[in-house]
Amino acid sequence: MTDASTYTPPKVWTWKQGNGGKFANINRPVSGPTHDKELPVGRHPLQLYSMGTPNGVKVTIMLEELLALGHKSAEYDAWLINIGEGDQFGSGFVAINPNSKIPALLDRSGEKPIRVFESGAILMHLAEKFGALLPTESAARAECLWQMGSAPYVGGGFGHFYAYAPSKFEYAIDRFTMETKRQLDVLDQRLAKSEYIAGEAYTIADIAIWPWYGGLAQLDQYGASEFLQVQEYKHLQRWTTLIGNRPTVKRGRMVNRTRGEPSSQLHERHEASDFETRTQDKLAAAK
Ligand SMILES: N[C@@H](CCC(=O)N[C@@H](CS)C(=O)NCC(=O)O)C(=O)O
Repeated sequence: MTDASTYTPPKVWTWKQGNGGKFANINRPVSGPTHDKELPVGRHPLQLYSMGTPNGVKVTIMLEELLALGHKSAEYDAWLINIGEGDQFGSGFVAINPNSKIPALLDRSGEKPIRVFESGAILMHLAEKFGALLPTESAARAECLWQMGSAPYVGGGFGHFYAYAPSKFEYAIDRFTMETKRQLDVLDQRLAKSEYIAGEAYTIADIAIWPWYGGLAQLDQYGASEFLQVQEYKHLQRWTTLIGNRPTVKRGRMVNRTRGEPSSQLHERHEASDFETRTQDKLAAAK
């Protein structure tokens, strides 16, 4: 790879496989499946194909919230798509999400299955389907939706260049740190005035933002808490604790999780009781 200070883009970009970045061996500039693999289907109306990354966790938190609100038809089967092993390029997954990214949902509750991909679209689909966690009045709704495209900037931008890129590029890190710090400040100022992101009610805005900014604030996401001085954002810290303490959030974080304590990892979820009986520590002990 050419040094950042001497690189001149060629007239036409060409793909160099294995550029040294963390995801270099799986990412490609073309779409479509790389191999045939059907997706498993469970017995619930909602089939989730995902992994416990911040984008994936948004959806499992939402589903656990809906179940806790009493929406029994929000029962779901969560299947693990291991993006490090290229599962997102299997034919069955690509048929549900042609963009080959988790999370993807197949809603089989109607006459015809509906595929829903992009975490924000899935949150909207579920909120509208169950009439929950998304205000219907237009001003309140607008307050709730502004963040959909902003929060993941942390992962694809800041996190990528700070933690995953093969070299530390000052320009890229500066640019994305500036954006991330500004968003941290936007959230901090907002949360100085209201309990939750969109006002006094808990909504999908909290669910979409917490896995990214809560992760930076308290879970040392990308090992960047000191670099970003996250403790300075006092109101964001208050909100991060508030959301993180919800039992639904604790459960949602465990689903499709492949890192951390074995007792915190529920690779597949098919029943509420799986949280007690099918975490990785329990499965290992039963062998
Ligand atoms: N905008 C998408 C982003 C999804 C996304 O970037 N997913 C990542 C994991 S968090 C992924 O599947 N990466 C696999 C890959 O890039 O091949 C969303 O919100 O769902």
